[in-house]
Amino acid sequence: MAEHDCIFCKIVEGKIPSNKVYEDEELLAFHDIAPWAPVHFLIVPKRHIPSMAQLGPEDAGLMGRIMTLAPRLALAQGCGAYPEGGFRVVVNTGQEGGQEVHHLHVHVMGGPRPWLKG
Ligand code: DGP
Repeated sequence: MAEHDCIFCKIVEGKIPSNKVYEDEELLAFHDIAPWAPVHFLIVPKRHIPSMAQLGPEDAGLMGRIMTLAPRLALAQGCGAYPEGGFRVVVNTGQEGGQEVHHLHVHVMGGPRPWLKG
């Protein structure tokens, strides 16, 4: 169910345009509007889940699909191959975790340094 006023639900529904990387029946991946890295896209479940904090054991398959999709999409988007290349996966969760959009999303970031800090 789409959540009223959720920007990522609107992207999933096509009401806000996005630069899509991947789509299937339960997931959507699209480029981040404010990239922190040469390659920066987000993978989101189409179903509105506010954050990782709301995940339950029934979501293990969904999260497994996201995590196994990430390396395939990262390579396709131009991240280098492991081990010299690679990418970073970040899931900001809650206010103290730096989450700004409250629809679960997995950041996938990569490309040549020096973007990588910390
Ligand atoms: P976070 O801090 O983890 O909640 O990051 C939210 C990310 O979402 C941030 O990197 C910018 C991105 N973002 C916000 N609004 C939009 C949008 O309308 N379109 C796209 N493509 N990305 C967005």
